[in-house]
This record gives sequence, structure tokens and C-alpha cells, in this order.
Amino acid sequence: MNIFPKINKDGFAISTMLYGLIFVTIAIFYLILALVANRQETNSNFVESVREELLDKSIVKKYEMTNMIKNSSFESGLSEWTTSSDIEIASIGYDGDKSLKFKVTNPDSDIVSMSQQVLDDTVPILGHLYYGALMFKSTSDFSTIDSRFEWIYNDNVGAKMVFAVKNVSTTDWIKLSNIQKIEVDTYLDKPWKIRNFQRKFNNDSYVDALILIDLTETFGVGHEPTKDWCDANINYFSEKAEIYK
Ligand SMILES: [Ca+2]
Repeated sequence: MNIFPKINKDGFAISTMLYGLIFVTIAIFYLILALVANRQETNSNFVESVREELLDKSIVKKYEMTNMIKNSSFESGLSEWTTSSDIEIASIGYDGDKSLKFKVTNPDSDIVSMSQQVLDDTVPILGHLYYGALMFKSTSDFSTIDSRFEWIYNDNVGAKMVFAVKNVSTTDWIKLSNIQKIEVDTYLDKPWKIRNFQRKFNNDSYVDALILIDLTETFGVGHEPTKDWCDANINYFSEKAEIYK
């Protein structure tokens, strides 16, 4: 349809109406955009003002968290990690665009694919609660006979904290986590390591966005949050992050 017909008396009138209609439509469109933008800014200011009010009344507090694991998103490759030969950096990531890949080489052999890191805090603090979490991805038919993300000296009771068992068949990134503590000081004069491994596995798997937080150090004795709260509120961060609770 030609909306700009010949310029005769009737055609001129129709064209003028169409121009007017287009102008009004565009004006309404921009008015809606302006209202939406203003509403979003108002909501953001409102949330911030509520947060400040709750802080003032000490209903919520601000805490600074430290992720104790270095290069925990593998964006610096294998830096900080000691690995077995079948570990490599993959070009897929949950955070960023890299992750740690446990590459299957011989699915019928009892192979342990291992990555390790010694932390600045070389051993846990007796009785402190620690939250460990990672993102994990495998395949639709993944299996392994042992598979852990842990802070460990050895396999004795009181010498390890297991935060995740990575034996899930999943083509999506999923969060695996736990809260653990050490209740005896038997092994706290020994060298501990973060270990992340797969043992006798039938397919490739990936980990990314590792977190280890001392909840007792961060929130205080008796004020540590639950695993469900941590899972819902603590998103991946490297090094330091602030959180309200
Ligand atoms: Ca990453």
C-alpha cells in the first residue's frame, strides 16, 4: 500500500493524517521508554535506600568474604595448580571462558586425574566452619568410582573436609557444595592440600568457579550461615567480595 498517494485534496488529507498518526505513535513509544527507565532507576534507588536503612538499624550487616583458593576460575590456566598429565584447560567456562577439564584417556583403567593447590592458610582452624563450592559439568552418561573436591591431609577421620562428590551426569553446569569443619587437632600440624580429582571415569568432566570460605572467620562464631543460605546468596567471586546478611 502506498501511504503517500498523489497530492490532490483527498490524498493530501490522508497523508497528513498518516504523518500525524506516525508522529503520535513515536511520541508514545518514547514516553513509555522514559517511564520504564525512570521506574527502573526508582526501584534501584529504593533497594539501595532500604539496604542502608537496614544497615543503620543493624538488621543486616555487611561482611567481607575471602575466597581462599587462588586462580579458582582457571582464567590464568594451570597457574597455582599442580596437576596430573590428563588435566587440561578447556575453552568452556561457567565463569569466564575457561575451566579445568578431567580428560578421559582410558575409561577401563583405575586412573586418578588430580589437581592440587596448597593454600596460604596451610591447615584448617580447629572448629571453624568452611563452605566449599564449585560448578561441575560432565556428560549424560558420566560415571566414576571416586571423585572429590576436598581440603585434605589424608583419608583418616579428622584429616579431610570433602565439599563435593562429582559423580553426577549433567550436561548443564551445576553447583556442588557443602559446609565442613575439623573437630580434632590430630592432623593440624601437617601439610594440607586442596584436591580436586576423578578416579576411573568413563567420560570428560569439567570444574570451574571454585570457592572456599572460612564462614566462622567471616561471620563470627555462632553466626555462620547454613549451606542453603550460602548456595542461594554466595555467587562465585575471586579473592574478595562483600555480602549482606
Ligand atoms: Ca573459568
